[in-house]
Amino acid sequence: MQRVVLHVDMDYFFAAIEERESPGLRGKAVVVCMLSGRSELSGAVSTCNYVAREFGIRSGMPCSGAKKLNPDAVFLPVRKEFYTTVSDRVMEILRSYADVKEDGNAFEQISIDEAFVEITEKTGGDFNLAFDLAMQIQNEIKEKEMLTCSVGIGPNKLIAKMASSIKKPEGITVVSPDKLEDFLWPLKVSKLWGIGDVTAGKLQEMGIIKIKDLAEHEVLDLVSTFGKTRGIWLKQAAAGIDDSPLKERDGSEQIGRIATLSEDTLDLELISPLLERLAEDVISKLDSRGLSFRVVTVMVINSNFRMYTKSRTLNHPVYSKEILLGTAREIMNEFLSESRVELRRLGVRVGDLQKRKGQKSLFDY
Ligand code: DCP
Ligand code: CA
Ligand code: CA
Repeated sequence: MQRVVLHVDMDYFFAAIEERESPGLRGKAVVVCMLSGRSELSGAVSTCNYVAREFGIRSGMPCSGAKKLNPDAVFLPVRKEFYTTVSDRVMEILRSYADVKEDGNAFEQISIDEAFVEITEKTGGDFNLAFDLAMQIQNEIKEKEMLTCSVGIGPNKLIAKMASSIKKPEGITVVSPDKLEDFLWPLKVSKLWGIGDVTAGKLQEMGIIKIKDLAEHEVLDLVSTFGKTRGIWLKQAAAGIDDSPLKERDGSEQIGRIATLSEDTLDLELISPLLERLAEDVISKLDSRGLSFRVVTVMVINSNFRMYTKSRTLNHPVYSKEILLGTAREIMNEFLSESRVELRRLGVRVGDLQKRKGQKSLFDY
């Protein structure tokens, strides 16, 4: 049967949630900032609404720069945890549309605001039915969460993902199997999902500019430059071929929190309270979802902006705050004994998550 895959991406996600929470923001330029907490507007723009984009404001630019582009814009701090709870509800809606397989739904969340939904069986491979389902999804998310999204529909993940960004906000873009070449070939190779700057640069040196050039290029030449797997992937992707299945990523999912210290330091006295707060936040996230963890990871960013992580795997899954904090402290002590450069930011996260079965502490075993 003809595969049908949807890719759904929420429109200006963090800023849209802020607009929804404060109707007074409607029509204003809204900029959500990752503030470092040091001084006013000392961080980067996380995202902004479409009004702000008209002023040239973009994700990643310094908030101070955004302020220069539009001094009247409303600047709000990121509330990642809150956005995650909204994301979880949106994902539940999306998951409910996916085909059901033996090993769960044919659903794959790939970031806080986007996911693939396979609807091959639901639609019997019919792209017109897929369009109707996409509208239904948009309506349900709008009704239940007062948020808009854009949808790409294609015969696989690659095409669906590339299609969803064509019409935004509230767009639906259909690329049926007979339209693959019309859709892909005029685009630059850098637009192909999975091609980064490095690959695009190498391809350009080979005279491959458009996806059409890539599709028509000798596969052996690609293999000799990029290796067998990558070379064949490039050739196939340029033809719009992608057989990768959708997979739920629950098993590899991690839950974590990151925060900035009030000053750069190597002093455990100053670091401990923040570590404790992060551990508490992580535990309360686990509590709300009834999950336990087996892997603890501590991440530090030093004042040279280098990031380091260390992990510990416990013998059994647990969900105790004491164990999380104790393990995080041990790891932190290691960092402190090794590091000469002061720390700036800390993160605590847990992995190998599973549903709780009554195990609380290691001593229960
Ligand atoms: N995000 C971030 N920093 C970035 C890019 C994104 O913190 N450099 C966050 C904020 C976004 C969310 O991730 O709301 C989703 O990212 P998108 O790239 O999908 O951007 P938006 O949803 O904000 O806008 P669009 O309507 O273009 O999808
Ligand atoms: Ca988005
Ligand atoms: Ca996105």
